[in-house]
Amino acid sequence: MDKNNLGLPIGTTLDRFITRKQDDFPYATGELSQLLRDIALASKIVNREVNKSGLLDITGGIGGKNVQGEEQQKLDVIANIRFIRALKNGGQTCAVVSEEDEEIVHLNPESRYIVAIDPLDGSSNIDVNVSIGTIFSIYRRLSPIGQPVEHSDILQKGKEQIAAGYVLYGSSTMLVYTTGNGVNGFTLEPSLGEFVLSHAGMKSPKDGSIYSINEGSWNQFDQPIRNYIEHCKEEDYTARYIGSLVADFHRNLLKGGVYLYPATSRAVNGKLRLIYECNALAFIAEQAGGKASDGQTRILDLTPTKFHQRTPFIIGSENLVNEAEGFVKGKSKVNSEAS
Ligand code: P6P
Repeated sequence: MDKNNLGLPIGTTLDRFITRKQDDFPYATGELSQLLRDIALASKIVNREVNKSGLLDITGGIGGKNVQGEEQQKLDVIANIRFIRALKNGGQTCAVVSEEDEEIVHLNPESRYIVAIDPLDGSSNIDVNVSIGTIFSIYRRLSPIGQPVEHSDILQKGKEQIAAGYVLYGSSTMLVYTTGNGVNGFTLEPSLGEFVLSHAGMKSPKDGSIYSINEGSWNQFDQPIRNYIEHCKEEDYTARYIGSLVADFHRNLLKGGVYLYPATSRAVNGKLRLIYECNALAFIAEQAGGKASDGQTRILDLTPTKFHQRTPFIIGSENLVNEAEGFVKGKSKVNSEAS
């Protein structure tokens, strides 16, 4: 029986795992444990609705647009409601910043934790039954307890996260998270309605041969990115791009690979959001031995200035990210140019 870094066997329930991790931190008050349980609960509810989306009238757009100007899918809105309701009812969250809400959602001012969340990323894939995901980050508030949170509580660097995770609604539903001591993955056992430990101590391969980028945007890429894509082809890497960040990230985490969403002529700061997408996955990637940058700077060192700001994003196996950064920084050339 496999053991993870806590000596807990594969098959341990998420609830017991969280409790055991708390036991390892004598000063833990149980608030973070409860917060993680709140997120897991909401994930199970969203999973149920994602799995029925083809049967109920909840697929497709609602005609509204989120703060990104993207058409809101019904499940986007439902997922956002479910997570915020679970966090509100759990009482351990003072505020939420969500892709689906322009402003801070204030909850329990007596709580010390802030949640940044993309409730349902990749939602354009909902109607075509492609895997989608939830991405979340947890921070401690900086301002005193008992009052509404301030912008500075939200605009913390990613390296200040105390936990981060994602839920992948795929062929099976997985919750993968870190609290800064490694990465562990839990698979939902539908007959039990429980997440159980299935991937203990997840490690990102240092190398790989998968690259994930939307090559349809070739004409929008700058030359260094084009050079890197040509390099991947010369190295006979495999192109895999699902168009759902969580699914692409999860595959690359397991098999080794690199995902890129660079700045383009249309998205001059990239498309992905720093606070509730890139920081969370960067924390997980680094905890698993991988790497994440904007091509120049470590993602977790970036200082956010706006809740919904975007950033160029390169994430995955350490050596592949280093290789891609070499091209972005102009230090590497494709063989044809180098010769
Ligand atoms: P494009 C989904 O909208 C998303 O935010 C990520 O999940 C995905 O990787 C990316 O955008 C896809 O964007 O421009 O390639 O369609």
